[in-house]
Parts: sequence; structure tokens; C-alpha cells
Amino acid sequence: MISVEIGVSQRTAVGESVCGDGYVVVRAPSSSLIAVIDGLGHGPAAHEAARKACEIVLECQRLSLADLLHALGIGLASTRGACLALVRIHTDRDRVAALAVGNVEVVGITKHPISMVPGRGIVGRPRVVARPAESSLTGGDRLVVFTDGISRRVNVRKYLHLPAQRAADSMLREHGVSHDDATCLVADCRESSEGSVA
Ligand SMILES: [Mn+2]
Repeated sequence: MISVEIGVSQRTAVGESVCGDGYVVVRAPSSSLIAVIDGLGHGPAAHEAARKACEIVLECQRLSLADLLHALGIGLASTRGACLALVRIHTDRDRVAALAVGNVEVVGITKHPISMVPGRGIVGRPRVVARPAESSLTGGDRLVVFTDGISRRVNVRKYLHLPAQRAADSMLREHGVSHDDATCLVADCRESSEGSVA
């Protein structure tokens, strides 16, 4: 059994009044579901795509990641579309499943590597290809999920000494780009005794 501590930092692109990125964290007794969404471009149309995606993740939270992605594809068809990452941490089985489509990165600083296969396409448009990756998790593992408003050059290991929220804040501050919405989510796993709340 593991427990998960999550920190999120988000910033709206300079000159915009609404954020085109969105995220959802759903905690259930045996798992935590994380979605980080980048509505295409920025501004109100991107915000609407991200908002709609968050709504669908909440509605369809019980689906497998592949089925959830399918539901998102249908639900976002009326919007501009989005890139996104979906991560499910099975706290009861010490496992993780993750998939990403487009420029939302999932980086694991984990004992057992997660072989992420970057998905192609834009969710909400035809021909999206994405395959969930799975791995084991253990106490001390960290997952970092970020949109392309954070420079890809960020060295996520540099922030390992910081707790989740401070790490997310620091990565955004030091590697956020001003011309795009930016979201950085950090999930830290800890060993926890049986029966405690994840
Ligand atoms: Mn973006």
C-alpha cells in the first residue's frame, strides 16, 4: 500500500485572463487518478477545451485509461482539442498506469522505470494513438507531469529534495515560459501501512 502526496503549480499565459491548461486529481480508496490537460493554444477556446476535458475525467473517472481517452476524444470533438496525460496510481497494488498524447510529459523518478510511449495526435480529433505504460511504484518514487508551458530542458531530479508542492512551484518559476499556459504536477509516493487513507 502506498499513499500519494500531490503538489500542483499552474500559471496562465501572459496577456490571457483564463488558463488553457487544466488538471484533475480524483482520490478513490484504492487508486488516485491524475489528468493534466493542455487545451490547444491559449485563451478562451483553449480554456473551454481544458474545462470540458476536466468535466469528462470527473464523469468517467471509473473507466480504464484507454476507455477514458476514448470518451475524451468524443467529448472534445466539439472543442479545439487538447493534449493531455492520464495517470492512475493503484495505491493498493503499488502500480501505476500512464498515457500521454502530445506535449504533456510524464516523467518518473522511480525505482522501476516507466516506459512512456509518447502518443500522437490531438484529443478531440481523429487518429489519436496512445498506449498506456505500466510499472511498479515504491515509496520514495516521484512522478512529474507537466505541459509544454514548462521548458522540456527542466531537470526534474534537481528538485527531488523539495516536497511536492515546493518542487512544482520551483519548476514552474524556473522553467515556465511566459507565452503559454503552464502546469506542473508532482506526485510523491510513500509506503503506508495497510488501511490508512491514500
Ligand atoms: Mn501549451
